[in-house]
Amino acid sequence: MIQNTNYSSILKSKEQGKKQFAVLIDPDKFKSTKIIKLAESVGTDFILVGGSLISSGNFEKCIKNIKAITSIPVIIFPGNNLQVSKSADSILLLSLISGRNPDFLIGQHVISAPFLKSSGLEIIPTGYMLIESEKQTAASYMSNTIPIPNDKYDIAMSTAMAGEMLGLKLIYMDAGSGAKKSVPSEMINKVSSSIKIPLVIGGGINSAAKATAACKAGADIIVVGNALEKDSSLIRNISHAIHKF
Ligand code: 1GP
Repeated sequence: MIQNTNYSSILKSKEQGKKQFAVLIDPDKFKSTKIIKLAESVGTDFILVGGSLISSGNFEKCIKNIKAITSIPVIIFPGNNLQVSKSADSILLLSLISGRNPDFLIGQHVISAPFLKSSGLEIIPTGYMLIESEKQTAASYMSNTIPIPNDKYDIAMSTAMAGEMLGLKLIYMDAGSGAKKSVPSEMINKVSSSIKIPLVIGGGINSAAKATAACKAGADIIVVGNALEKDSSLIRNISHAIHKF
């Protein structure tokens, strides 16, 4: 039986050449449900929840509040093994394949596995790749890993290919939240041509033009967080640009 999962919807969209839009919510900065209502009104495909470091202890409450007011699927984008909740729909089980820190390649997963197994969450195994932006990002600092240099396309391609061959179901290339320089189009293009699994792009996408460029280069899902925290009105144009692509 083919189950109707968030991953199957991602695959179906990719097959149909449709791009998807995900809004990233940082629980530490989640003060009002306005952004969720806006996200719903513009046809957002997914809400991601997570952060490199959550200091407010607001994770579970944030997911419950979001689930209470929207039917948009909520997917955990965990910064560490404390960011798990049965209230979400799915989790990106991130293996940080751009780095060489065993804790983020497998260690955190071992700790979370028994909980995840019994949680009922849809598990989406994801190859997570940090790409260099202009300054060090929280994700790179907190994971104690060096991002892939943003002009080393061959390293990015080989890393994504290895992730796919290891059986991961998604590749997520991230320049880091609020990155000044988002993942270069040429790198997106080269990586997307090297793999068959869907490609997620995030980090520093703060305009419809940047979202369009990433789609054009081969991204299947665009994630936007920081820019919407600063100006939530951007959401309409960004969503429109992605969906009309
Ligand atoms: C960060 O990819 C996400 O991990 C989203 O980045 O917050 O810069 O949109 P922004």
